Amino acid sequence: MKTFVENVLHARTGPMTTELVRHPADFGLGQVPTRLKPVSTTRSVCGFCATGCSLHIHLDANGQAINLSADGAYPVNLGMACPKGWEALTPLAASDRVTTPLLRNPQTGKLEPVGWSTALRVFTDRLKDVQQKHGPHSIAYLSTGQVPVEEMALLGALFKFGMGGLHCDSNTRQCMATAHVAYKQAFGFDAPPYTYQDFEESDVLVFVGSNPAIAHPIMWQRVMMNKNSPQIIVLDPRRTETAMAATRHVALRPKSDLFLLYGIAHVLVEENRIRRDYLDAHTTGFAEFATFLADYPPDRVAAETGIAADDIRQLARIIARGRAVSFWWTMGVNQGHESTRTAQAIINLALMTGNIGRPGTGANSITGQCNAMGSRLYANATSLLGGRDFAKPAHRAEVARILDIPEAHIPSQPSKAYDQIIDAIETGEIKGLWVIATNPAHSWINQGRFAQLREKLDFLVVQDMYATTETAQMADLVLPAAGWGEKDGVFINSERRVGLTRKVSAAPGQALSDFAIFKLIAEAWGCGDLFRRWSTPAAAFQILKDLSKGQPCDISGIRDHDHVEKRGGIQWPWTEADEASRGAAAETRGPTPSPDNQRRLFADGKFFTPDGRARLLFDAPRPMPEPTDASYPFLLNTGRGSSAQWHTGSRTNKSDVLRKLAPTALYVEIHPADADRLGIANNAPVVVRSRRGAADAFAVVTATVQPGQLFMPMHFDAVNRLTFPSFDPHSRQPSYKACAVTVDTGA
Ligand SMILES: Nc1nc2c(c(=O)[nH]1)N[C@H]1C(S)=C(S)[C@@H](COP(=O)(O)OP(=O)(O)OC[C@H]3O[C@@H](n4cnc5c(=O)[nH]c(N)nc54)[C@H](O)[C@@H]3O)O[C@H]1N2
Ligand SMILES: Nc1nc2c(c(=O)[nH]1)N[C@H]1C(S)=C(S)[C@@H](COP(=O)(O)OP(=O)(O)OC[C@H]3O[C@@H](n4cnc5c(=O)[nH]c(N)nc54)[C@H](O)[C@@H]3O)O[C@H]1N2
Ligand code: SF4
Ligand SMILES: [Mo]
Repeated sequence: MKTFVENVLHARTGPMTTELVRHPADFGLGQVPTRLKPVSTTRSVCGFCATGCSLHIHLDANGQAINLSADGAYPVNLGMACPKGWEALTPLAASDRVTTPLLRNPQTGKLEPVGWSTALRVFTDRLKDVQQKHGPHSIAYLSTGQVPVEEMALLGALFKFGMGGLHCDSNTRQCMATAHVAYKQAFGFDAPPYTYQDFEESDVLVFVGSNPAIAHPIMWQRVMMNKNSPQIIVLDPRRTETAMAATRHVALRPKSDLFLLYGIAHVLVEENRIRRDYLDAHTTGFAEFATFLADYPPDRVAAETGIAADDIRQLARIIARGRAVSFWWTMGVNQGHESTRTAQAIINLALMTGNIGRPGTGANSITGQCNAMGSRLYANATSLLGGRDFAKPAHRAEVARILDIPEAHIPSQPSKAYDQIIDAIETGEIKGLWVIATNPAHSWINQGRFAQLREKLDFLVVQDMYATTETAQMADLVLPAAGWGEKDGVFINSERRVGLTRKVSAAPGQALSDFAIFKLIAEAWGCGDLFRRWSTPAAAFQILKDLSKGQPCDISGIRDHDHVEKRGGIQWPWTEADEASRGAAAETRGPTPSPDNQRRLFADGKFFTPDGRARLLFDAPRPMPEPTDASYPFLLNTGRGSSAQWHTGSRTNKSDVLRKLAPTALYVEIHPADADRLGIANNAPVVVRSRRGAADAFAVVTATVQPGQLFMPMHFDAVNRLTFPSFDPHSRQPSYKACAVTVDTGA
């Protein structure tokens, strides 16, 4: 048997085996130090990715976590965890945790420790001053999909209903905005229809722009557990770990997905392989779509995508013949200049073939961060709390009543999107910025511009676990935050499961939970009274329930935090009526699939649109915003590099174990033919340049990328010096995966 390390390293070149996640002790993970013996065990959902695995956390006599293991009785992970999960406690003890508020001293230019009372006074004085000089909407915040729902809902409510702000957004714009808009337009609500059991029940799985072997390892394990010998089709320009393990890798040209998906739909119509009865009964727009598809015959699509016409026909036939076909998409779709229509082209295929609402089917967006789904429903940025509409007076009245606040406090327009907030900083319209649990100075597209904007801001506050992040280093004020494991609340995972995350460790020094920080700010601002009902995360959870009532995401049947834990997480919707009729039967917690712990949407063919029908939406493909040319002849793709690295590395870089499992420096994957031609040897230092900046890297010469294409992992900050800021017009999500660059040896 391979050791744990071998298996993890193998994960960069092939599928991970179950041993990887079952025998972490081979590598010293999850072992109890002999000095310390746990006296009790509790459970908490992991705070990295949106898989939402449950972990057993072993505690000492003081209720402090000593170590952890994977939870075998949870219907998500069935006793497995990936390396990040096993190492989840390590970042809490990092030496660079920020333990007091820090204020920049104008004389020395340095961040210096101050007490909370000073920090709160500076926060309110400076932001109120900005509002006084430049208007109430001249302050903004950027937040996250990585804190509990209770915290993000309180933040959104505090900022808009208490502080008089309007413009806020979060890193879910970089990540899930496309899926959100695509579902909303097509299904009438942001409603991913699936449950993880579908990974095991399909006989055909189609992954589009998705690399779960690296980015969602435990979901991938569920695919590997599928007993139907499924066909696994991967649409990705790169030969990823997932593509290598698939039965068929479709290496299409970057950003040609819309052509390919329309080509497949064309063949389905031409060969009459569609479910006419389903389309007639449950959808609108098919007649127009079918007419539109006439322009996408396989020959034309082959020329656009680089996929042979016969292969396109075969793909259509595999999908048509499948008994239960599921479609899965992630950032290769969401991060594109025409991403919303691409996601909807996937949805259209599922509708046309009747692959929705049955076990093993669905048009399924895989979510990124642990609580991006919570952010989509409760961030109060694009949508009003609970998935409502700021523009609708009835929705505003309802929220005002539930929260017991004056209706006049609720704005009637949504926030500017992330890129529009950045633009407004440039034009001087926004002067004060508050950044919570995200690191945009590393992760934002075309990062050089973000750095310049610092000069335009009168005041920048960063609320983070560490003062060492690229963004915190730019701040005027840093607020020290507790992290995952140091506070209570719920996350909502990819399959709509509400899961509980618990405080199992004391935050260091004066660091406070984001929830406590928001409460203190409300008091300091003078609007604390509006939020008196939000006394604790547990109390806030009751407000979330009230906000969900009558919405598609109704969770009013969940009693409280303990109920969530006891049931092994609860997928939305779970109404009071569900609880009354099926609650007692659903009480058992365990991995065995049951109708109560594996629920999917749309079994009845009824969608959340006013007429109950799903909409088929489409548009002609548009050219790539920054194509390659003679000066910048390579197309740069970016994304996740290893299962041991999380985003900007602020947490995962703190673990010796995780650092050993990942490359230590920025690398660029280049095809052997290109490397040969340019005289670039494997491991040689190179410089990658775009019109916006340059990045030093070492070359990894590999045929996983196609000639003319490069890949760089997003975990190193230089990558976003290169990316080109273009956005999907519907979701305003950045297109991180396609910009024109050169590569040379720097000599
Ligand atoms: N280890 C680890 N896991 C993570 C994260 C992490 O940082 N580290 N982050 C989490 C988050 S927030 C997210 S959003 C997810 C992301 O999860 P994924 O989306 O699976 O990961 P990415 O590597 O960003 O992109 C997926 C694939 O899109 C492909 N792609 C690029 N351009 C195109 C294109 O034009 N068409 C198609 N079809 N494919 C294309 C890339 O080659 C890449 O293999 O991962 C989550 N899980
Ligand atoms: N080139 C390129 N760029 C990308 C992408 C890509 O594929 N390519 N992907 C994009 C995507 S999908 C995403 S999601 C973003 C992610 O980008 P970011 O959100 O910027 O990345 P993280 O490193 O996750 O940043 C989270 C921050 O929150 C802090 N933190 C963690 N927990 C807590 C907490 O409980 N409270 C507080 N206050 N702070 C906390 C961490 O220390 C860290 O600084 O990157 C995007 N950028
Ligand atoms: S797969 Fe995701 S949720 Fe599960 S242990 Fe790994 S990072 Fe955590
Ligand atoms: Mo993401």
